[in-house]
Amino acid sequence: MTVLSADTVAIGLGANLGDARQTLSWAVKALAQLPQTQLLAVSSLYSTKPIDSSGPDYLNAVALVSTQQAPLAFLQALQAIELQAGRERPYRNAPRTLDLDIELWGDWQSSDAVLTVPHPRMWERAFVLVPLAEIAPQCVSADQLQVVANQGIERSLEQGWWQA
Ligand code: PH2
Ligand code: MG
Ligand code: MG
Repeated sequence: MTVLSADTVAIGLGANLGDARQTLSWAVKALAQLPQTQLLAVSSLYSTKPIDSSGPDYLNAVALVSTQQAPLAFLQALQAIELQAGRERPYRNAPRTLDLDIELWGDWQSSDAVLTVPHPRMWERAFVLVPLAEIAPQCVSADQLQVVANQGIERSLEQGWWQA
């Protein structure tokens, strides 16, 4: 179930090291300033328990942007923002200062090893589905939400949190 225009990208944002709220707020502003890209919506900020990961609780949100950039260029732009936020990759699913994941890109499906869309694990993760359902309810069914209903997730700040 996905109904996004072809140029609309749902981006999952996550952080559980450093000043996570500050980093995520900075990251949303960085997304808004990417070339050929418009920020459409940002979900509330959620506090979530680490899933297949360790360290402190995460803060997570989902943003919708529209972009005219090509997928691999856009992915590289997201990785550059992660690096600017001090992202290190010591091992898979390590705690991180900033993670920016492409979850959906219109209804495009790609099984490319570098960029798999939809994100292969998004349907197992409340920290993606709950914020996504808030700003793009047509993309997530009640059954899909039910699958992740047992995961710890709590709304921590209302929409607009990133502008403060
Ligand atoms: N990201 C992961 C693995 N586990 N858990 C939570 N709660 N939030 C995340 O953003 C997250 C995770 C891999 O990117
Ligand atoms: Mg991730
Ligand atoms: Mg990632």
